[in-house]
Amino acid sequence: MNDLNQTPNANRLHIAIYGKRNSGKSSLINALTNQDVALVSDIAGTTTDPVYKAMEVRGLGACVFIDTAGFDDEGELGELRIQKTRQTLPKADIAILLFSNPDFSMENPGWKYSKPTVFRSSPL
Ligand SMILES: Nc1nc2c(ncn2[C@@H]2O[C@H](COP(=O)(O)OP(=O)(O)OP(=O)(O)O)[C@@H](O)[C@H]2O)c(=O)[nH]1
Ligand SMILES: [Mg+2]
Repeated sequence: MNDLNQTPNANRLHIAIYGKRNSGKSSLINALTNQDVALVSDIAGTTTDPVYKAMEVRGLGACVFIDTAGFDDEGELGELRIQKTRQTLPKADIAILLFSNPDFSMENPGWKYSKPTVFRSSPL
C-alpha cells in the first residue's frame, strides 16, 4: 500500500516561507496547512526556530512547509535566528518570499535564490 504518511521527509517537496518579521509568514503556513501550526502575534520576532509541518497536498503530493524567523531580526539572538533561517535554504525546493513594501529592492534579503521563488505581497 502506498501510504503517503510514510513518505520520508527527504522525499517530500519542501516549501519554505521567508520574509521580514511580521510579514505574515506564520499566518500563511497556518492558512496553507489549515492548522494552527505556528504562533501568530503582532510582536515582531515571534517565530524563533524554523517550524516544519509535513502534510499531503492535493496535486503536489507529500510536502513539508517551513516557517522561518524574520530575516531582518536584530541583536545577538536575532543573528542566531537568522542563521537558523539560512540553514533551511538548502532544504527548500520552493521559496515563498513575503513582502509588504512595493519597492521590492528594500525587501530583498540579499540571499541568492537558486530555486523557484514565489513572491507574495502581504495585503497589509
Ligand atoms: N492585515 C493583515 N494582517 C496580517 C496578514 N497576515 C498576517 N497579519 C497579521 O500580522 C501580524 C504578524 O503576523 P505573523 O504571521 O505572526 O507574522 P510573521 O511573519 O510570522 O512574524 P515573525 O514570526 O515575527 O517573523 C499578526 O498580527 C497577523 O494577524 C495579512 O495578510 N493581512
Ligand atoms: Mg512567525
